[in-house]
Amino acid sequence: MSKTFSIIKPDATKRNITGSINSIIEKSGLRIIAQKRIKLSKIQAEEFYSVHKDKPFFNELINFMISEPVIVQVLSGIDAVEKYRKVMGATNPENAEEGTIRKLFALNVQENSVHGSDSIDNARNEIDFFFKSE
Ligand code: IDP
Ligand code: MG
Repeated sequence: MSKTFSIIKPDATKRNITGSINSIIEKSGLRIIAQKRIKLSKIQAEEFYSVHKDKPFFNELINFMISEPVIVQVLSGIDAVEKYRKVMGATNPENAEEGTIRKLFALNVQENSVHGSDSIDNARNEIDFFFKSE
């Protein structure tokens, strides 16, 4: 068993589809072992996405991520990081496979409904960033 970190993004909380997304996560076999609804501060969002700070979409991404509350989650399962990336689907929903969260729910490449860690190291760091104090 391993863990990964997930965010249900503002486009999804705004549309009231967090339950539908959690249902897909659970049907995949991943277990939601922690979650909370929070509003990201600008500083938190900038730090969380600092790897993208030089990308042309960075400012828009930060404004999107702080526009509405998000649900931050810890998921557990076998090969959780890799598994959740598959369940999420490609970053751009136009390229996402049928049945993935992004294919089903994403509005566009930015408003793509979910975040999932892309490595075991990043999963640990991202979980610590949002849940360490608990
Ligand atoms: P990922 O979420 O699939 O790991 P990343 O490349 O790490 O994708 O990008 C982080 C987030 O930045 C994406 O999920 C999406 O919200 C946003 N993003 C990525 N590429 C673009 C783009 O080309 N235009 C606008 N937003 C983008
Ligand atoms: Mg990423």
